[in-house]
Amino acid sequence: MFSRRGFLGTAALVGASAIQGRVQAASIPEAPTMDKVVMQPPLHPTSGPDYRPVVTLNGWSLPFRLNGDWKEFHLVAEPVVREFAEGMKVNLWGYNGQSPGPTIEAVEGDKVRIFVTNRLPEYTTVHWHGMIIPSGMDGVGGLNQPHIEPGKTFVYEFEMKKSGTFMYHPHSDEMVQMAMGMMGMFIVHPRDPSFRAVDRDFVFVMSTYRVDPGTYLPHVNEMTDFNMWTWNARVFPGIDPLPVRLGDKVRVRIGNLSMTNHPIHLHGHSFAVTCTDGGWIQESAQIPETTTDVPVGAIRVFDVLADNPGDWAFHCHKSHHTMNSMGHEVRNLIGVSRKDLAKAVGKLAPDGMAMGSTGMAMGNMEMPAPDNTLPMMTGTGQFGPIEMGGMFTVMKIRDDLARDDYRDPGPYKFPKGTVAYEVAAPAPEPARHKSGSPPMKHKM
Ligand SMILES: [Cu+2]
Repeated sequence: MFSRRGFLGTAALVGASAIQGRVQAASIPEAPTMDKVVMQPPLHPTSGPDYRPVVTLNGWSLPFRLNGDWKEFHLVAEPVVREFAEGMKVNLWGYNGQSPGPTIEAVEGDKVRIFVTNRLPEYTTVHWHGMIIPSGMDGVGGLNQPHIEPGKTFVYEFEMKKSGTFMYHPHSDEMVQMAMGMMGMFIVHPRDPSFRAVDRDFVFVMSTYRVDPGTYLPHVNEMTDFNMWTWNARVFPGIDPLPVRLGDKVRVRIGNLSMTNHPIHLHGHSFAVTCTDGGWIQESAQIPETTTDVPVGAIRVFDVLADNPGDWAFHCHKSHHTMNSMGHEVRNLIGVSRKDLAKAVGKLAPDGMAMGSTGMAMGNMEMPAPDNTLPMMTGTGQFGPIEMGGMFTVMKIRDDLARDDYRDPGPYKFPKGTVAYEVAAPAPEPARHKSGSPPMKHKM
């Protein structure tokens, strides 16, 4: 009598000539899921070649099992609920309980078998962005393979030809599935663990959403007017900080599956871009930077020596990308008389709020928010309001962190006399050139 497993095994043997691995593919490994939205500790390998694992901001790495000489993973495409920050949850599509999906880690030379089960209400595929693989494994539905219908499981099998930083996402119902959050990162570690070795290795992927206040579903047709600018589907202050030990060599790997570019900036240091989704950049071609633009559909990886202790802002430099839900129609009223303004607004909209006449600083302002959205500017530091949202977090460099400790060390204790301070004396009026008088001379 055939057991189910025995039957599948025999059936698989018949077609075993094409890919020898298919014999073993009959039993599907379990698919772990994640219910937490904080960075999980690095997942050190317990079998196969050794590597120094990455950590994923507000995410995790997918465990694997070894089956003969194949490393087996199981991704489940499914609807998920993702918290963008406290106070806002969004219905997305993702993998194994979260969006983005778990980071996949493998080693150069590994043979990898990835089972993909589709629990979405429509078909899907998985494309392995940047990886050098056989055409039939490339995951463009219709072009390289049939779409994976709901309820079905497909298997992808390929060898890790080169180390580097890659992504995965569907090439199926193109506009909808990525706009719903289907994406993840794929790290291939070098076979030689000493190649470009670092002490800490952070990973995240950027995506954007338009989720109107009071609603729970992204507008998948939106092309330009997004209101949620996310790193791993989180916005400040929901994005994990990057805790770093003073003197550590740090790598940050950034994927961009949003619909615009993001100039990513780190304070207090200069770094070098060392890798893209095309591969490692040779040292002679690296240039020092403090901001690197990450184009759409691309990856940039930078390495930095964390030799300057403190709390360092790390953010997208497009300032509207460090905001949450905002009204783009707000008029600029800087310099307008507050009294006249209040009168005018009061007539038009008795409960209305106008942008402040001295700027938009909202540190002291409280107003009721609609359900399920986030303030445009939020977050608090030890000196007061930070007034940002979106793509912003903090690299926290400390001399007292243990080697593998990724817990938030709290606010930086500034050494005495190292913080910008107020002076009591009134500032003198600057000398100005008066019209009609001869040009001012600089004292030499
Ligand atoms: Cu940006």
